[in-house]
Amino acid sequence: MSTVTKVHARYVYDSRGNPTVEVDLTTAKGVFRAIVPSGASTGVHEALELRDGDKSKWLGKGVLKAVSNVNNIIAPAVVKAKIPVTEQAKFDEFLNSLDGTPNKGKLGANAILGVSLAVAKAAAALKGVPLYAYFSDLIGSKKPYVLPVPFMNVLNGGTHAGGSLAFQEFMIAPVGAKSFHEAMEIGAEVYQHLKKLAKKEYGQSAANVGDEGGVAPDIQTPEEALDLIVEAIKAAGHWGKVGIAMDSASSEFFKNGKYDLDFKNPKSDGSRALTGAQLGDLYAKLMAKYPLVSLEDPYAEDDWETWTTNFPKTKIQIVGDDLTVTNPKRIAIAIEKKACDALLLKVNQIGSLTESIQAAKDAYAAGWGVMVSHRSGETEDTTIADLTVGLRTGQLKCGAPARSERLAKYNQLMRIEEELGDKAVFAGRDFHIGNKL
Ligand code: 2PG
Ligand code: MG
Repeated sequence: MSTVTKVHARYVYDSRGNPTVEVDLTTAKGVFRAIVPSGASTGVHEALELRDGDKSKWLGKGVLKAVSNVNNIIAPAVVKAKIPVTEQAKFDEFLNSLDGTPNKGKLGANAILGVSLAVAKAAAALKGVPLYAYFSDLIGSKKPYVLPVPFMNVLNGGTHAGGSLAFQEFMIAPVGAKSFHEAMEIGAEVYQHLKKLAKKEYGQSAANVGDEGGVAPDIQTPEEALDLIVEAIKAAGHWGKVGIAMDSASSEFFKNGKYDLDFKNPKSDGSRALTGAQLGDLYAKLMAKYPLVSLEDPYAEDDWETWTTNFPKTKIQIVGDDLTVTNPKRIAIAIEKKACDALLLKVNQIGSLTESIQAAKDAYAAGWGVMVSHRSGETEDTTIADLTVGLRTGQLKCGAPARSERLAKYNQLMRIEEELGDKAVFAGRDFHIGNKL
């Protein structure tokens, strides 16, 4: 009853129109489905996302090999192994052993993750509990449940949008809300004002949205982006309740030891390139002027020196994404070097649920915060909404309050908050220590 009778993968499309892996896993309880997301600004240390590379189909982005690896290698092995779905760690270990490489380079992290997440959904159904409750059991977290502050990426730049802005994400975090519902309301209102203001100040096309649903005006500097967001927060009447967060995704513009803020301009002459120290000064200026509460990937994934020099001087949350790639080995180095104090948790960076949970545990043990994250290429799968509640992270980012692949997660969190009622608290200004609430 608790074992897998069938596994079937197929390809479907993600929010950027690229193929991705979907897995249907069958037990006596029913069919359980997971769909795998995909990044654009991927870190070089991430587990391998297997793409076909055949340029004549989907510009090389097909996932037929990953799908075939599930159907022809993983499926028969899993059905034969008869591991109970409630043994997530054993299951994931078994999947890793079928792959046999340190970065899931043989079968693909996209093949393995789809199965790993579907197993968890099957286990929750077997136990008759909501998925977030099952995740809570897996990590052994205390109660009450914690609803996260939504970090909504309302202004998109970097590789997620057209325009010249180098920094990838500008997020609003309604930390002063009393509940997740109120946080969404504040976020949605600020977002509508932001769209209006962007159009007014930068022309009609400025309200076009980027990959994660944020507006994408053609602006040059982070100050312009932050000024616009401040104006929108004030226009919505929520000043004081909303923190701002940034993800620079700076690995994307680290070239020859410098950070080129003009990297999207094919004719860049390098005159806007900054050293790590100069970029650190720019952040210090922004932190002094704006209500910033969190800064992700301020420096490139292997520029450890700049991370470790600047982290002790910062008072806000510093998040590792490309730096740590949800990988317990990279996280251990970052902890040891004191490079940052929060983990961005993306399940497809490491490629299994068990390793993702281990990453969160390691981060918590070091006193770090944990922010669960979507990818810029997303789907209707809502697993990460349940994951953030189960792990009590207190914070998650999954885009603007626009585009259904983003709202799917936020809407799931609305349902969870409604269901839990007073069995849950909202992280609010304590988002960084969600697990300690
Ligand atoms: C990031 C993510 C998600 P991508 O850098 O944090 O916002 O982008 O999925 O493209 O890596
Ligand atoms: Mg990032």
